Amino acid sequence: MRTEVGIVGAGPAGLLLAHLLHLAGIDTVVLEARSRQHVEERIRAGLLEQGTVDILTEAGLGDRLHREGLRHDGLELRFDGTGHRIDLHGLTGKRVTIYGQQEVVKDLIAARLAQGQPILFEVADTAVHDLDTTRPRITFRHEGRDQALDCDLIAGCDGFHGICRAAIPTGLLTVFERVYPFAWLGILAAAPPPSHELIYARHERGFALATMRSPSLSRLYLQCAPDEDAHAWSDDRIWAELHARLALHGAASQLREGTILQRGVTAMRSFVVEPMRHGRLFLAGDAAHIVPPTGAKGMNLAVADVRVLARAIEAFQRGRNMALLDAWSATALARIWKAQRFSWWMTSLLHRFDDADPFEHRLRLAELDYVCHSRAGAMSLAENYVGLPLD
Ligand code: RFL
Ligand code: PHB
Repeated sequence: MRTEVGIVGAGPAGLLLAHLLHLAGIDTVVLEARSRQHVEERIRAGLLEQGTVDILTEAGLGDRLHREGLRHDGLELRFDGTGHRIDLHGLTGKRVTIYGQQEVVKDLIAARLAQGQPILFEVADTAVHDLDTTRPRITFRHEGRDQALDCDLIAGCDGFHGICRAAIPTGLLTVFERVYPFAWLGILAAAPPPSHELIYARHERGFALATMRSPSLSRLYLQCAPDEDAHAWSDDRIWAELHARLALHGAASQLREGTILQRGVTAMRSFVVEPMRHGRLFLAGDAAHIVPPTGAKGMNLAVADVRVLARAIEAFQRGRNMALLDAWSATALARIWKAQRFSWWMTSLLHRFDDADPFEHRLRLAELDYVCHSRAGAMSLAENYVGLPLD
């Protein structure tokens, strides 16, 4: 087989890259290790920056997103039993949208199939070869047959645990990493969310986040130990902990309980590799960087990466001009590091650190107070949260 761009991974990064390249008239083949059902049902991110919504809309993927997405003008920071609203729209003129990552993935897969473009699910033994030549190659097994795909370029969009980053010889990449001493226990519950906007709560028992997937489906997260077993928690314990951390002085927490439909534990990590490229292999999305979910940046960064990559690939395929591809890693990393900083900052501000001394504790409270009561402080949070400008 032969294609212009071989894409490993059918998450948001790989699928959107394939879509944008198709719009530019460039052939791609998408290879995915898991089944279609698995990638369409995997519950992950939920919050889209305005720029992400704009990119999806311009690419013709906005119909269901605009019908079903929940547009939010603000968020609440809750600490010391009091809620403080950050007016995202008033401060920045922009909004964020709640629309599950798996819905974005479903829309992208539907578009790909409607275009009649190749996407192979359940491929095994994927490997990338000859990366520093002009004819890189992907080998894999599909429906019991060994196959090879010759490419002009390969996009490694195979997530944090994929094979593409690992195929780059050691010593060529610099890794920047921070692992946090906690994780998130997340649940999906058949219950209306406690508020129509997101609530980020700092509490001495640990962080909690109340978000949603629809007006009748809550997505709730609790800071927990990094090695927590989600199934060791009874439903009652989860609800009691959420009530305690979302409690308000002199008012009910507004938290409504319901059947827990799904649960899981998410590790918290900051991770970047530089450069995001080796020869003709380009790493995009979680394959190259991970942020802790507190700033809701992971999927948005994946989208921003491939938007820039698609333009660089287009310039290359049209004019055999390598300049944009050569600049791509540095261009993408400038945005990635700002999102890393913001995600690290939101995480530090809102979580309980067992080793924090009383001085650090007071500094965090002062910072929260500043963010909630200074226009400059609130603006800094708001402009990062809604997403920094794309160009
Ligand atoms: P993905 O989605 O991991 O997709 C990679 C795909 O590659 C496939 N794959 C392979 N395919 C072929 N051969 C191989 N050898 C392969 N190895 C792997 C995988 O099966 C998979 O389908 O990476 P991508 O596309 O870079 O997208 C990144 C996002 O998924 C991720 O950043 C976000 O989910 C992070 N995230 C959030 N991001 C946001 O922007 N807003 C949020 O609100 C948000 N909340 C979250 C999150 C992530 C979470 N978890 C579970 C990690 C909340 C949570 C709880
Ligand atoms: C989500 O809706 O799953 C979500 C929203 C905001 C975050 C993290 C997760 O910061």
